[in-house]
Formats: sequence, structure tokens, C-alpha cells
Amino acid sequence: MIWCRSILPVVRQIKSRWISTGSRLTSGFSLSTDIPEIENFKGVNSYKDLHKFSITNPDEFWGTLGRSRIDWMKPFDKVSECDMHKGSFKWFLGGQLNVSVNCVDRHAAKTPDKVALIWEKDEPNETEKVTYKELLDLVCQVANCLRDNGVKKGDRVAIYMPVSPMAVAAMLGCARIGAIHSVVYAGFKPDSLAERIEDAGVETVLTTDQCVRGGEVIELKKNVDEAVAKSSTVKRVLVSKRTGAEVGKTPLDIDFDEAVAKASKWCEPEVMNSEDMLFMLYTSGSTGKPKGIVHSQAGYLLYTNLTQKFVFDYQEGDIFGCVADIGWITGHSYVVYGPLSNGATTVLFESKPRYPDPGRYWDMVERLKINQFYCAPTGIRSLLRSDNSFVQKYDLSSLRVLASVGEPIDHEAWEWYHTVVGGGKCDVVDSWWQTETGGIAIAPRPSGAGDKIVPAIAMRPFFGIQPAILGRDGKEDTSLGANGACCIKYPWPSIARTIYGDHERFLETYFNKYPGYYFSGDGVRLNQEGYYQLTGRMDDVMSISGIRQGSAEVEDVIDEHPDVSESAVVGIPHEIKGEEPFAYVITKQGVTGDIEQLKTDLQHKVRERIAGFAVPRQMFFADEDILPKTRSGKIMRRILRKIAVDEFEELGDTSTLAEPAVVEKLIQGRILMK
Ligand code: 6R9
Repeated sequence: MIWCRSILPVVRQIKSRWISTGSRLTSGFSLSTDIPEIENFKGVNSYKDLHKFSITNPDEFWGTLGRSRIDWMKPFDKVSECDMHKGSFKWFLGGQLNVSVNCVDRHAAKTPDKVALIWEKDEPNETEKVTYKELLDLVCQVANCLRDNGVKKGDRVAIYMPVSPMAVAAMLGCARIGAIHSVVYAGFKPDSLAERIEDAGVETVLTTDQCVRGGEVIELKKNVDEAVAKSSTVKRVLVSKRTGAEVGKTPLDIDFDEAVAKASKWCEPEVMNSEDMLFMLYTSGSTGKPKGIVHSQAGYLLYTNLTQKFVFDYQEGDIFGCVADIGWITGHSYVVYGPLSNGATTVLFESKPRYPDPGRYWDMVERLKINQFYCAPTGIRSLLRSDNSFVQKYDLSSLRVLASVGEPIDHEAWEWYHTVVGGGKCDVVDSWWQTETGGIAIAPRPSGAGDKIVPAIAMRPFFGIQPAILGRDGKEDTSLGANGACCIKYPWPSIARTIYGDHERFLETYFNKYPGYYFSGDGVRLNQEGYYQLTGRMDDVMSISGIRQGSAEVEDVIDEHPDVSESAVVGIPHEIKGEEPFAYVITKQGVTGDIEQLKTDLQHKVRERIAGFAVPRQMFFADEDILPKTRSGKIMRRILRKIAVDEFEELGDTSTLAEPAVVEKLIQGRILMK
């Protein structure tokens, strides 16, 4: 239902604002046990020392960790050779390795019966476990099957599959033979798949008959057939079973399961150079066609290995639960490569947070005894709309670290995660990073013992990361309170290597704007305590009467209201002020009240907490989540901006939306508002 100035019966009492207390780091970073390598680093006794060492002696730092954490076929002879101006990054030069060996073989040799993957299937209470030995067999079989079908080193392979052991084996099978995988989120429409196939010159597509998410069937094979009909490059489609439904057959189809079952369980790993491509992953830029972000072998492997260990305090024996889909970078780095390279047990979550009810995550945490839980703020916000009993009826005592990624986490979501889910006992870790950074770049952990986590901010750079705040004048601002473009000063091992087939665009997007720096596209503030607070995409920054105002900050205030589940604020043109904020507000389930009153309350709150200029005059209310989100949970503000100014015809490409139907509801709501 969309609310348009309707007066609803009861005004709910406004709860007092949650005063945040932050959390102490419960467990943590124990320097000498977790990083025995520090013996080699002079004068390092704390996290601060180690971070300082990592940025003042990057080659010594990364070289030492590269030698001890990666199994090499041939040792590297130079740590790095980088040039920010040319967007040229080479790490561990001369080294040779195979990433699948680092993720599987070395653990299968030591702990063959240890569980590597726990597949939490869409169907509630259905899990499947795969040990390291079984994973090694499967990866080798997939690799042999690919080779037998003509896939060679350097070929691009599209993986259009649901999260599953077979999909993980497909990624690692590509890595084993040196093929480059391009995972395309299962659920993207045929046009998006075709565009990605075409851009990468993909000859081989791996898929399943169908997939299921939240009980809903998605016709993957049918989508592939449509996409393949539009592309000129595809030579073969390997189809594995997920539901077993009868789906049409084309001359390009090969039965993936059958071919894998017949293949040998040993596959000699390809010898890869450190800088050979490992994978490419398309990011949904807000404008232009998607960019195929390229990552290479050794640097990416080392960085995801270290961040998974230290940001999440991963300890041997932990069950690591990152619920991201493999179709986006979080799934690559923290479902597959990071945890497996550390020999962890990693959870593959195929379902949705509210299926079959809003207790799904917590039921899973209890059953699988998950120790680290990693999800997106959008998931948290959707759950806090429901009764806390959906959380509290489960035993969540296994949890130690709760983390979030994808967008700024607002205070209300952070507090709920901390108190209701974590019972006040877990570290809550906001982690900032991007497809392009390859791994977590800013997060509260690791830290020194006893350090406090400041709620809802990412806080501290990881080893080797030097954030820089660039002002409008193009100069770096190091003062407390500085606010500007979030850049990184010095390359790190997992920085993206290029945009596939378009290095010029790579330079243009990330390196030309602030020469000598990597520009992330996000805004950041250095708070008075010297911690970093990400403020959202720079293109979400409004300029109201010449004053720079991040949308995220206004949303944070609105979201704190007890009746509000989620909001999105966009800047729209204003004759005098240049821009003014327009707010889309989703109320919580069961909220019945006077919407005019709610609007007044929210405006009052924003005025009080930020300033008069930040107050949205126009507000759109709905009681179901109709914000247009991408598959990875990011709000497509471009669409909201157009709808706010009645440009319904010019919404651009909406095919990457998780629920394209919301657009029509938004348009109807906007018309009703007037
Ligand atoms: C990992 C991932 C990257 C963009 C990034 C930023 C936003 C991610 C965030 C965050 C504030 C956080 N973002 N984490 N903003 N706080 N903790 O999400 O990669 O899909 O490439 O998106 O997501 O805007 O630039 P990707």
C-alpha cells in the first residue's frame, strides 16, 4: 500500500532515541599468535605499529606475508611494480602458483575430512556438506570436464548458477586450468547476461536447469538460451541439475553433471603467473554499460586470505557464514577465496533472509553454529521491521563477529544487530570496500585489545591501505573533520588490474580525477577521533544552497524513527537552492498512524539533528519495500531521482533490479502524492 496524505487511525508513540554505547572488541587480534611473521618486523608491538609498518615498508610487509601465506610453485623475485598514473599494478613478479591448490589441495592434504562447504539450500532445513577431499575431487572433475570440452587457459567462462557446491567447484575448476571466470548473478535477465557474454567473448556458459530463491523458481536455462541467441560467441552450454525440471535442449547443450561424473578425480593444476587473470566480475555502474573488473592471481588471493582472517577474527574450527551471493564480489572474496584459502568451513546461502519467515538467518546460525556472520544492511533493515521474537527464539551463542557490507549501515540497524542479534556480546564490524578493491579496505578490526568499536562507521584502514581525503580543490585534507572524496594513496595487492577490454575507461574512472590516487567514487569524512566514516557515493551527495550534504546522513536520521523501516533520499533540482532533498520512506510492518504527523516528526528530527537545509520538503511514504534495489541490495537512486521529478519515461535500464515491478508502484505512488 502506498500512503498519500491519508490519515491513519492511531499515532504510535515515538520511542526515545537509542543512545549508542558502542562495543568493546571481545576477542581479537593477538599479534604474535595470529601474525607470527611480525618477528621479522622491527619495533612492531601493536596493531597501530603494524599498520604503520605496512604502509612505510609495503614491500617488506607484503613480501613476508606473501611468502608465508601462499603456496608457490615458483617463488616470486620482486614484490611490487606499480604506477598509479598508468593504472598499472604488478605484485609478486616472477612468482608462479595455482589458486585452486591454495584453496583446496593444501587443506585436503592436511584435513581431508574437514567440512569445506555447508550448502544451506533454499528449501528450509536442507543442507549439504562437502569435505575438503570431496571438494578437491569435484574441482578436479569440473576442471577436467572443462578441458575435455575445449576450454583453455585464458578463455573466459560465464558462470550463471545459484550458490551451490557445483558453482564453487566451477569457479575453482576454472582457476585450476587457468580459465577466467565471469560469474553472472543467477537472476539477471537474458539481456544483461548476453551483454556480459558479448563483452568478454565468452565461449562457454555454465548454468543449471532452474534455480530457486525464496521458493520462487527462476528459469536459468531458458534465460541462457535467450541470451545465447543474441550472442555470436557461445560454443557450448554446460547444464547442471538444480530442480530436475524438464528444460528444453539446444545443440549447444552438454549435460554438466554427467560429464563431471565421468571425469577423472585428479587434474594437474595449470602453472599460473602471479599477474595472470583470475576472474572478471561486472559491476553495475549507475551509468554506462557494466564494467568487467579484472582481478589477478596472487595479490587477490593474499589480500582476501588476510582480511578474512583478521577482519573477522577467523580461528581454526570456526564456521564462517557470509550470506552473499557468488554473483557479487563479497561472494567471491568471503564465500569462496578468503575462507577456503584459510582452510575454513564456509557457508553457501542460497535463500532469502525472510524465507520462509524472518527467522531464516538465525535458525541457520543456530543449526550450523555459525561464528562469523556477514550480511548487507538492507537485509538487517528488512528484518528489524519484524518482531524480535524471530531472532530471540534461537540460540545465537556461537556468534562472535557480526559484520556488514554494501552500503553505509545506519545507527538503528547497527544497534539492532548489536543488541538483538549479538546480545551486546559480539563485535559489530562495518566493512567498506568495493569490487575494485578486491577485499575489505576499511573496517574496525583488526585492532588493539580493548579498543572500542564506534557504532555504524568503518573506522580503520586495513594493513597496507592508506586512505586519503581529497577536497574540491584536488588537494589532500588530513585535518580532523575533513570531508571529501575517498581515495587511496598507495596500491595494495588486490587492487583491480583493469576494466576488461577498456583500460582507458579504467584510468578515466579511477585514476585521472585525482592524479596519483585511486578514487573510489565514495565520499568520506575523518571524524574528530580520527576514524573514517563513509558517507555514500559521491553522486549521492547533494549540493543544497552550495552546502554539501550526503544522502546517507539524512537517511540515517530518518531511519532512526521507530515507525520507519528504510528510506532513500535523493537530491532534486530547486530553483533557488540548486538542489533540495526528496525522501522516500518505507514504514515498518503494522504501523498505523497519521502520516502527516510522521512527516512532520521526521522533518523536525532532520532539522534538529542536521540542519534546516537538509530537511526534505517532499516525502513519499509506502508501507512495503518498494525501493528499487539491485540484486546486491544497492538502491538505484537514478530511478528515484527521475520519479521524484516526474520523468517516468526516462528511467533508463531497469533490468538489473531485483524486483522490476516496484517501478510501476513508485510511479503510481508519485502520481497519487500530487
Ligand atoms: C563490497 C561491495 C561498492 C560500493 C562502494 C560503496 C558501497 C560498500 C560499504 C559501502 C558505506 C560500507 N559500500 N560497503 N558504503 N559503507 N561499509 O559492496 O562491492 O558491489 O562493488 O559496491 O558499495 O558505495 O563504493 P560493490
